[in-house]
Amino acid sequence: MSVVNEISEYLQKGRAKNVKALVSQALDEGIDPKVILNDGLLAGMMIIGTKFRNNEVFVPEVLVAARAMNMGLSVLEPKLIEVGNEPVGKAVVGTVKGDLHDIGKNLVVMMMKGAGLEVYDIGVDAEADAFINKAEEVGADVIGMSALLTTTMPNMQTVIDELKSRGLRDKYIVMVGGAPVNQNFADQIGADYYTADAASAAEVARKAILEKKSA
Ligand code: B1M
Repeated sequence: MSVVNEISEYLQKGRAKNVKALVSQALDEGIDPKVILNDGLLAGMMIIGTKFRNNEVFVPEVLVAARAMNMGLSVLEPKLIEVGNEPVGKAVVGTVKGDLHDIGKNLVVMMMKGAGLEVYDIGVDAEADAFINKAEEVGADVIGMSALLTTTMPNMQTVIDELKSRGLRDKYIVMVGGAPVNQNFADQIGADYYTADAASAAEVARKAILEKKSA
């Protein structure tokens, strides 16, 4: 079995230490970090996601798999960021209130750092105030929100409404994403951009900041 397949297998079993070691081994073998991410870590997580949906595995198994995923990502992070560009601006990124899913958000943070943004990660279960106060404090260009639950998607709207009520809506580029989010929803709540994956989020953020600064 290839090391990349082993990463996927061990991730599904929630064996975080093995995943961490195998990701290091794969990097030492010169395997492209994106292949390790997509064909190893994310492939394993997708299988777990399908099994979760089909009631073949339950929250504890998913939780250990997610820990293994985050452990693998921590080894991969410096390599994903290495390709970096010139600094362009700042982003505040978090998972919205009520939502504890952080893997996609962590990927967005990494990819944005790799695209040359200074990123402030406000974590999970983040209130509207946490997004806005941090953005004001650091002078951010972008507010990026992630949601994985249909029940927490409306909390993205809360952040936008709060920005409007404080007269700050136009000050920020508001970006949204996460598995249940789509372009229609983004339009409906008045976000500036929706992207389907972390790499596109980073690309779009960089482009939008540069456009705003040159306008
Ligand atoms: Co949860 N969970 N979970 N879970 N979980 C889902 C989301 C679910 C779809 C599973 C299912 O099939 N039933 C389902 C949601 C159903 C729905 O709302 N329609 C679900 C549920 C129901 C729940 C609980 C309610 C279960 C329970 O307790 N009974 C509970 C809720 C807890 C809470 O948040 N309050 C729960 C708990 C958990 C765990 C804690 C066990 C764990 C999370 C651990 C962690 O994150 N540290 C977990 C996990 C891991 C999942 C699945 C299996 C995987 C999610 C993931 O990390 N995917 C998920 C099933 C699935 O998605 N197939 C599921 C990998 C990640 C890279 O993808 O986050 O989508 P994703 O990010 C993508 C894009 O969406 C995008 O970029 C990434 C790719 O590059 N993206 C952005 C994300 N954010 C972005 C922001 C952007 C742009 C792009 O701009 C700012």
